[in-house]
Amino acid sequence: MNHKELVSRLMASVERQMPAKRWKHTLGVVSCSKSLAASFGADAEKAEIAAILHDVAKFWPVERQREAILHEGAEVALGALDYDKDLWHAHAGAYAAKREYGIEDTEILDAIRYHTSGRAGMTLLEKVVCLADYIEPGRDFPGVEDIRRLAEKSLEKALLAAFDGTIVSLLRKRKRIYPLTVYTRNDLLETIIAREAEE
Ligand code: DGI
Ligand code: FE
Ligand code: FE
Repeated sequence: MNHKELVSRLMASVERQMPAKRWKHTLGVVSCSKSLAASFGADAEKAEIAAILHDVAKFWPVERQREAILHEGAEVALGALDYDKDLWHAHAGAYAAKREYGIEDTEILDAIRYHTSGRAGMTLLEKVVCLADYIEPGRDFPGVEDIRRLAEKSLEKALLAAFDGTIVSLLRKRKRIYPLTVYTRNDLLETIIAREAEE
């Protein structure tokens, strides 16, 4: 199957698994991922596949999400089951990509798996999809314009602003923070500081 055929097959299947609004968000993440991939030199075809699938499990019943995670081995999901259910769809989505759509490319699977929390040492593709999820055209949260502006120059600076915002909003809502989210934020900050020291 060539890339175009895979894209239309995945799109048809993913659209059926979510409400119209979430599908519109997904299409926004697809176009934004392709354009970030072009700007920053990531693989545009891999970015497109990961973006189409990134929220595929978002509207699965939570029990189905949990089963997918357990099936992979809970350690693969890095303790996500002990945290907020909002985090599960990223791990369940990577499971679906592999088991239900036969995607074997680890880079694509990881871009899906880490699209919500990120992780320390994110790959270029992971950064592209994660950032696109924050700034796709349909997103409208306080600070999104600043992140869009930063994204014109630096994936890391844009993502740091995005994760800072997520962490602040979780603190305000008195929610627990998934440790990977904190590792991601610290790692982005270190990368930026190290780069500034070189300049
Ligand atoms: O699936 P989307 O809505 O497109 O975006 P997403 O995959 O980034 O998910 C965002 C949700 O995940 C949002 O409700 C906040 C939540 N979230 C992200 N990081 C953490 C988190 N929730 C907790 N409890 N802890 C986190 O570290
Ligand atoms: Fe998501
Ligand atoms: Fe999303």
